[in-house]
Amino acid sequence: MIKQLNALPEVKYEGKDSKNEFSFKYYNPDEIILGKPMKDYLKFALSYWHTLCGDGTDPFGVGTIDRNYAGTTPMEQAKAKADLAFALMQKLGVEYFCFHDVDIAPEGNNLSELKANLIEITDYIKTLMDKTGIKLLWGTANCFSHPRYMNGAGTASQADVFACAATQIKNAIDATIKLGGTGYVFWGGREGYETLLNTNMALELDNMARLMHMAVDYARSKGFTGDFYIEPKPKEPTKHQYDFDVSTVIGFLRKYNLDKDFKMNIEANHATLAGHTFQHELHVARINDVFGSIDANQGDLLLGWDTDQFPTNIYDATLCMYEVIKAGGFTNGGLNFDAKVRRASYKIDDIVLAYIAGMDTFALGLRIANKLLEDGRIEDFVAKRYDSYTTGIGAEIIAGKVGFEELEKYALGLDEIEIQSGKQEGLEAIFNNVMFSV
Ligand code: XUL
Ligand code: CO
Repeated sequence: MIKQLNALPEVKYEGKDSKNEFSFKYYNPDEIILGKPMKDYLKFALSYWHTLCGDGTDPFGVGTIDRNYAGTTPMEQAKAKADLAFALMQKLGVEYFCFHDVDIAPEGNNLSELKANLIEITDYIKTLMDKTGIKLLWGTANCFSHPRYMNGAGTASQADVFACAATQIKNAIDATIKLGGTGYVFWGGREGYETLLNTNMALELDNMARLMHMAVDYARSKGFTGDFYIEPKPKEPTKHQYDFDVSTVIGFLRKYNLDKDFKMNIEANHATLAGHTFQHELHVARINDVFGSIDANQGDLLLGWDTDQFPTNIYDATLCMYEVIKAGGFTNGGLNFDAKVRRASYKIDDIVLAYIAGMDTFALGLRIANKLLEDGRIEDFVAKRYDSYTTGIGAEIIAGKVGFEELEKYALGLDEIEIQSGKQEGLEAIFNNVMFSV
């Protein structure tokens, strides 16, 4: 694969009229938008698992994507995989990456071998990072693929399994710190249940929180200053995942006093599986001060599972970037393409084109979101819609100066109220008008 990749041109910004498919039409990394270079607003990251490991296997057929990395030992192959990852990121100008422990290191026969392999491969990856300036966005541990995790990891019914998960997470945190990562993710792989007939939910949730406290205590004791993230998902692989959506996770974090250290890593396809829009999840996180990072992808409206497609929906990307701008941009987080090419897009060219499509979609989303804010009509409408709370009785409600007695007295003295229009269609038309005048 590396040969085919090397044969491709470096991907550069050529503007929207370019017909060169290996160019960016909207992503111009150093162009300043809202006071920052686009690349700092977008902070694109490559997902190691989909981009370097996924082979296109589905329940109906074997892999279609060539994952035969050069070398005779698993470690040599892991190094060749890292070479490809970094060559690809350089070709695309992607400055960050994200990994699970077992994406980068051979799993070996037991946890000791995994630990040793992780140390060796991170030494190697560190040299590639130093050479290229590419950075780690976040790391995580895969505590869901190995059969030992069939009943969960932190929420497993057996303490020995909990101990194995803690071990993997400890070593993945060490790897994250070693590579200068600014985040550590908990996606609750199999942290959920299939049936309450066999489940002690209260104990499982308490244990999940215990595991997270241990992770925070350990990482902070080793000097980690980045953010921890929970990545909500409502279902798949278990029928009911505990981290259902942002609101559910906020309740969990507050109950267990984890809200000082944890933020959200919000994935578009997980939001839609929860019956929300991507924007809803971002918005809930933002107004609760737990917006952290994003797994950028999209699902398919007609399919009820996590298809992890590369994001090409401009409307959703625009609303996402609208929220990101309003959140003040990313600090430790970024836009990680937790996305995979379709099974029939099996060539390295397809992976490059998929990243270009995703990056251009978010770059265009950023441009349009910026225009929407400059235009101001939607913002102004929302502000005016609530302006009755800035004076008179509204201001008194906000200030906590009135209760039921005072409000009853006030309401009984009212004449007929002229109720405002919500004006949804008009606002959608403004949105389209701005979107298509970019
Ligand atoms: C699974 C998923 C994961 C996490 C990292 O749906 O999104 O890849 O992002 O474990
Ligand atoms: Co994800």
